[in-house]
Amino acid sequence: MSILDRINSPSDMKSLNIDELEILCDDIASLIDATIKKHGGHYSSPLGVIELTVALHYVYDTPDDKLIWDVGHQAYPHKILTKRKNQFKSIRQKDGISGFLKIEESEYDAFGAGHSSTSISAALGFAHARDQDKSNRQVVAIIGDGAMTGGMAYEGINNLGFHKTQMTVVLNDNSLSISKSVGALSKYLTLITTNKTYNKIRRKIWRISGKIPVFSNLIRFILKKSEKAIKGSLTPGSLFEDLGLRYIGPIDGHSLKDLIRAFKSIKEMNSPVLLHIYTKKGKRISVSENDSIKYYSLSGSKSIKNNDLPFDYSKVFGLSLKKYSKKYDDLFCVTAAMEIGTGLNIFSEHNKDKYIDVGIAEEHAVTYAAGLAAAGKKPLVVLYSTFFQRAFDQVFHDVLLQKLPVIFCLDRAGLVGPDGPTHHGVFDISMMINLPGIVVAAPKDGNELDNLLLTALESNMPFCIRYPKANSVNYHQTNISKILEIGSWEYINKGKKIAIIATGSMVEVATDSIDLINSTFEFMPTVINARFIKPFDKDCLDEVINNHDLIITMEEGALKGGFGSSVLNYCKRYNIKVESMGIPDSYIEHGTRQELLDLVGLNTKSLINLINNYINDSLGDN
Ligand SMILES: Cc1ncc(C[n+]2csc(CCOP(=O)(O)OP(=O)(O)O)c2C)c(N)n1
Repeated sequence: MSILDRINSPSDMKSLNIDELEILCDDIASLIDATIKKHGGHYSSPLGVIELTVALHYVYDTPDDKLIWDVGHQAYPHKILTKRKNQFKSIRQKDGISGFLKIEESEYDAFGAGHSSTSISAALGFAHARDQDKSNRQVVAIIGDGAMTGGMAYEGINNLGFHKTQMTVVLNDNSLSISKSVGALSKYLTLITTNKTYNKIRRKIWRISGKIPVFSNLIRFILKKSEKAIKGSLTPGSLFEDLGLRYIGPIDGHSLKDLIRAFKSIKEMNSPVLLHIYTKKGKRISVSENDSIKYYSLSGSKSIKNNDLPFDYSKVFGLSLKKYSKKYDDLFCVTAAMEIGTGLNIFSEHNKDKYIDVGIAEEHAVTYAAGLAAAGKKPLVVLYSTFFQRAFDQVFHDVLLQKLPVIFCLDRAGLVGPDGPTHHGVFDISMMINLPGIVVAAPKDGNELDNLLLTALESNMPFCIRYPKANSVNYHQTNISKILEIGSWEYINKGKKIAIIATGSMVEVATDSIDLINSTFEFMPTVINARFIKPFDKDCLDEVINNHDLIITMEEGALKGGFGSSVLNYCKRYNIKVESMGIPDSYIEHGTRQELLDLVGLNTKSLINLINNYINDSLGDN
């Protein structure tokens, strides 16, 4: 029987000694390794925080004390220790547990997460509520150095340092975001962790303090003063202390002894504390320790790795961009910590001076690109649709109001699958088409993505292109790139009675349904590729209205305020029925992308049902 077999909740850990806790860490690593290799999911980040998680649950009394994990992708050990060990094999699968944190999943998940840099703000909310309630509960935010590149973390620290509220921020510094952590803060942290003189003196202070069971106020005061003075003279500035937080560290985040000692001491302190720990991603599993960027996430043993054509949209995007970078000297690419996922590595490799990773800072990415555009450059902002949501005001205020030609390339637009509701990119259409002064487009395949990119680069207008986490259907590296007429739609099939106007990924579904519709209902429907969601092709739409009885719109995006609703709005003055297929007004859980598309009815079966109902209804009317 392993130690983990005996642990169902954190209270079962309290009587374990250090050696047993070490074995527990190994057990957790083995469970993560076996499960994620089989089913897919985040890998090196959760492995890097096993000791931290064990120490936190060992010292704090969860769920009364609150642990607020940033992003939540690293919280698998937390899930395993908090009554979800047996469900762990279902992680990220339909009806299984989530890969992120969720209040409704467990009382131990104090706050939901998936997007970055929220933990300090949320924790401060918990801490203020605690003070109001006059309770003693401890509040701990756990944030990575990557997430610390997000502006919201500093908004939280600014507020926390001012109020001096007692809570703890654990800064888990592994020098990595998904790829390398970027920016001045990352350099600052590296300076602290690598400053030999400071760390030698600090270790001595630490050792002396360890001999004293509980810090007396006087010793604490002296240590604080001397450490501050030492830090002030030996490190490039006490950033966190100056902002009002007590800085402790850096300590080895894989040493259970040091972590437990630190947390026990911090519990006695009355001020906001930042505990800086350094860890190695992928710890305890050597392959991932040695290449933690590659092992950031695994796709699982069942997934078929297909390097044949057609590539996925991200790769098509990277290849097209590489091609256009040769043509447009002014082209700049800005991303927010998503180089590999967006295919930008294909571009960045050869365009180091034109590629800017701003860290997890989507708002800054947009305004920074607006500045580049105002200065005459051609910037592309390349983000996942869901993270782009953060920059709504920057799009409105800094780009569109000023008519600046920034090109937004939104990867993962639509249902993303196992990452679930925090990551589905389903609101970008309604967000973008309701803002004046921008072209919004979605390619039906890889070649069209290539054409749309060229169109955007030539347009000199604010432009948004969205594409899903999917295979690109059809892509040839030899595609003869074409500039498309902005707003133009394309007939895939000219039929009668029913016109299916589909956008992006849904064009393939509509096209694949033509034969079945024909054999079931004995007529060929019209299928149109609405590659421009805004502006749309009014001539084409007028022709469709004149020649059909029913229009069906299809989009992989929220129905409310989306493409279908703008077609419906246009058609309301005509005598034509419009039905819209898209994502309903709810948050869609996790599963494979296909399972979720089936769940929301974005497939041939639902299209046939809809047509069937329409025909039955109209027969009834006659
Ligand atoms: C707003 C937002 N942008 C981008 C992401 C994608 N993302 C998930 S984890 C991550 C890196 C986080 O790095 P860090 O906080 O250092 O955690 P580590 O994985 O290194 O432990 C990024 C960029 C996100 N979750 N949220």
